[in-house]
Amino acid sequence: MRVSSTSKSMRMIAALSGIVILLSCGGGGDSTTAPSTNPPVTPPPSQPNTIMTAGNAFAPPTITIVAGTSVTFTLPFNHNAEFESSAISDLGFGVSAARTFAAPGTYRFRCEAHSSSYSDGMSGTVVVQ
Ligand SMILES: [Cu+2]
Repeated sequence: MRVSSTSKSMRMIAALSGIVILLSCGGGGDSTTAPSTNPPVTPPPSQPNTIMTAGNAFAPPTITIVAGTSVTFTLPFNHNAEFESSAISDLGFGVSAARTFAAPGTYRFRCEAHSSSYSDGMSGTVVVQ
């Protein structure tokens, strides 16, 4: 009885030290596998720039992007996107496509069926920085 009890304790200690060794090895391995001499030049965009619709509204109504990047519009049959600026070509009803915004600025757009101007009803804004 005593021998087996001691043996169990010894196994526990052995197992615990094994875990400690594994944990310390894991921590050291992470720092050595990431070379600091070769950082990424440009981080990838964290999320896709997409504007969809929710009822008779654009979702999200405003999006902020970096100049030179694009926004993908996903429009169902009953909505379109008409841009205030002639630099951006409009999207027809039911069209899903991307538009690239090369120059910084504020680009307002609206759905012709559900708004009367670029600032009311179903309207939206792309802020390009
Ligand atoms: Cu609409």
